[in-house]
Order: sequence, then C-alpha cells, then structure tokens
Amino acid sequence: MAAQTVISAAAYSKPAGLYSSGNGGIVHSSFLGVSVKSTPRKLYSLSAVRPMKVLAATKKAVAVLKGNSAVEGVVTLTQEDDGPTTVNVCITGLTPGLHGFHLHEFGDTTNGCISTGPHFNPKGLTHGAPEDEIRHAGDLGNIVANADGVAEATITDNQIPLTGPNAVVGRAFVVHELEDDLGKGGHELSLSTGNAGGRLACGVIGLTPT
Ligand SMILES: [Cu+2]
Ligand SMILES: [Zn+2]
Repeated sequence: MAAQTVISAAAYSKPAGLYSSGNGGIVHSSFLGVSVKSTPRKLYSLSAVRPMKVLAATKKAVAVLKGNSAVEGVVTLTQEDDGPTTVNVCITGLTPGLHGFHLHEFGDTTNGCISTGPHFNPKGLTHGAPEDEIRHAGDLGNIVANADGVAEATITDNQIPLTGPNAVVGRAFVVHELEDDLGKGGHELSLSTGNAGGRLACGVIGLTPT
C-alpha cells in the first residue's frame, strides 16, 4: 500500500511540475496517477505532427575550396526532401579548359587535399561519368574554366544526398589539374581517378543555414 502511494505520486509529480501548479496537493489516488499520464501523451503526439511539416524543408551545405595555388572557390549544395542534390560551383584561378571535379571520401585535409582520400564510392564501383550507371557516387565529371580561369557550373545529381547513410556532409570536393577522362581514357588511372592529375584545391562540406 505504501509502495503504491509512492509510485502514483511519482507518476503524477513530473507532469504536474510541467503543466499545472493547481493540482499539486492530490497525490494519493492511483486513478489520478493514470489520468495525469495521459497529459504528456497528448503533448507528445502534438509534437510528432511537426516533423511532417518539416519534411518539405530544404537542406543546404557549403564547401570552401582552397589549396596550395591561386585556385579557390565556393561550392553550395541544396536538396529538397529526398530529391536530387543541386551543386552550385564557382571556382577561380584555374587554367582555361576542363578540370576534373569530384566528391572525395573524407573531409580530412590534415595533409592538404591528398588526405581527402579517393572518390566517394559507397557502392564499390569503378570510375565513370556522372551519367554512367557504373561510376563512383563522387564522380561529377568536369567543370570548364573560361579564359579568365573562372569555372561556374550547376550540377544536379542523385548520388550525393545531404542526409541518410550515403550523406556527403563531412566529405570533400576536389578540383583537379587536368581533365577527367570519365573512365574512358585507357590510362591505368582511368578507372580509379579518370587520370585527372593533381589536386588543385579542396574543401570540406559542412551544413549551412537554409
Ligand atoms: Cu578527384
Ligand atoms: Zn571516380
């Protein structure tokens, strides 16, 4: 009997402290203990409705690219719900022409762009073009620098989500010295890196306000 009283009082005291100051004296009935429990349940189900509205939200991320040269840039990523990710690229200081542009596995720049590792490849496939079925998730092809060395591009891709098991937040973009041969160059590196040469600049992807 004494134990029951303690239990119902304990069950009652938490919600009473949160939602009401007027019923604080009634603690000895087990019926009251049960009826008060329904109060936090109602509030919980109300708060569970909110994420359904939030599902329509936009996720955004950004990477600031830097390296050991004059090459630098900003890359933004935007994703609506579970749709494709839109990547906006603006990189300056490049030689005019094509440059391989990839999403690499690690957001680690302790040894410069080298420590960002290989192309992000959660499916364990070989290197390819963005439109190929057999490709690394991180294979975003080439960007093109104009005569002023500026490359601007908007890329839409389905394999680089901002959330979920293959999320790319915490990984890194790399822009390369040379053109990516998209796996078709016949070079010994074609099927791993597209033979795109050195890493001019890189930047870790982080979340940014929407
Ligand atoms: Cu790369
Ligand atoms: Zn690749």
